[in-house]
Amino acid sequence: MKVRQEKFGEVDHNTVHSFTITNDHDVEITCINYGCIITKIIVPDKQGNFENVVLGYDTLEEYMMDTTYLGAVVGRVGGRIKGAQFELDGQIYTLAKNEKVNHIHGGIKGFNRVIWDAEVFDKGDTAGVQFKYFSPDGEEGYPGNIDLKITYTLNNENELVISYDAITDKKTPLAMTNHSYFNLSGNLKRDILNHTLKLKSDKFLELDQDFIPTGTMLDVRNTPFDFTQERSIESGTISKHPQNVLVGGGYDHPFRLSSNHNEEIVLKDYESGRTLILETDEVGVVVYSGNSLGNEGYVRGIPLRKHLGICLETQGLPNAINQPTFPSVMIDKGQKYSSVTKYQFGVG
Ligand code: G6D
Repeated sequence: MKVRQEKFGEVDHNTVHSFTITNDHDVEITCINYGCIITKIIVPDKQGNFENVVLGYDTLEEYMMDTTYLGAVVGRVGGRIKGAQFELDGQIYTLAKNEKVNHIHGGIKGFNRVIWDAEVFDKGDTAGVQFKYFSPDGEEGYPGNIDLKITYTLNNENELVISYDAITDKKTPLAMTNHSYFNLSGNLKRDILNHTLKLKSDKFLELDQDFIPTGTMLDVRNTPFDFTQERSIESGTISKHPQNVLVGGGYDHPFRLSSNHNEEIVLKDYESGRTLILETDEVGVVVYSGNSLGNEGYVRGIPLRKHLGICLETQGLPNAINQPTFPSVMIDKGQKYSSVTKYQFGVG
């Protein structure tokens, strides 16, 4: 394994570094300690061409201007919270209304916009970066002082393992995820419409007009949301299903996983031969097909555009804090929060 640390930029006189981890098969992950953002993942295709498979920028300024959460950790709570508020033990907590009257992805200065302490490690057959951040009581309206640790580990099985650990001094909601946009074609040669996805999930969450779960879990059978057998992303973008149309043509939906640590999420690009298998201990995954990637801006010279990348945000269900039928995202005082998602890159 190789680990390289370089200066990436400065925010308010704080230095941001990039960290490049390369395994013994030349698979490479690059990340920065601003928002724990993954800026590059280099993996081979079926011909052995090593190319980047995530949307990313080359400058800190572009990330600071970005509104799409490209590659970033999302938190304290990923997804939307209706009305930007929740009730906890009889007290109403009001969060930032950073999307209409609702709250999304941790607020105006969520975890994607803070500088994390970072420490690299190399254990021979694994190497990576451990990020740490202290989120003070009341940050973005959330209760509790939280000590957070996020670890990116690359191994020689071409797996990136992201583990999230936290402990709070007061009961509070916490549901983090990573918001990387994957594109397995390599260096964004094509969009993701011909990527196929397979999910071990028989329920997806119905969204309202603000893309907030209504609380109803819909059966995937006989719909474009049935990924129990692999299905192209395009089938959702051309679909007339009201939920595909609602989100701008495609997917922007949470799915309730029916299995964990069991190849429950499989993304493929047959043209390149690249595969990505996600395994997680999370209850759900938000599948977002980049529907609102507008025609503004460029990623490494490529015009940023609709369906250029797909997000697979393994996390607690959005708005769970206000949906008593959803698995809870609450952590108690002194309770250890931990979550792990493994991303296994391959060809096949
Ligand atoms: C859009 O609706 C989508 C979200 O799911 C996504 O996380 C965000 O863009 C970046 O708002």
